[in-house]
Amino acid sequence: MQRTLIILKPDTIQRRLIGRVIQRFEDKGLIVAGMKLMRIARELAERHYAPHKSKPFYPGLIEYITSGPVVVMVLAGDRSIDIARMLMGKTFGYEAAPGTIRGDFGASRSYNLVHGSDSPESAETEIALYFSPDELLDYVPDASRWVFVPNDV
Ligand code: IDP
Ligand code: MG
Repeated sequence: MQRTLIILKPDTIQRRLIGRVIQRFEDKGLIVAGMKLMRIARELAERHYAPHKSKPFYPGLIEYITSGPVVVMVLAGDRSIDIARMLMGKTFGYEAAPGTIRGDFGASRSYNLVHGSDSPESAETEIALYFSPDELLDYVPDASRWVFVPNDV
């Protein structure tokens, strides 16, 4: 099954939305393969967001993501990267569709509640930044056979 890295950013924790945001991923059928509460060190944030280093919002982004505790998760499931990005919605809360996490809870450019990997390559890189292999559990809940279909053509 495909894995993706999800971060519930500091605004999600400060606004006490952890449960409601995780609920959306669980409702869709994605499987929690790893999860931890942590404070992201500046050096780790800089490695994670290295692709954005030249952007004008980069300093603010590093401040934001290191400003308080986050919940970091690995979610598993067929097409989990695309599914998670759909549930998250567009980057800016004021553009994200209602029904998405950012569309329902976000209103700004900077504070958008969640991070989700955007490709298999970035998922692999990002998961390795936050988790060692032994922190990730490879299991399939019984109910998942009613969610994910083998040879789903
Ligand atoms: P994504 O999170 O939807 O993949 P990216 O373009 O990869 O969006 O940007 C990474 C993060 O940087 C965003 O989630 C957001 O927190 C922040 N960000 C992106 N664009 C802007 C901006 O124009 N102003 C302020 N913050 C931004
Ligand atoms: Mg991105």
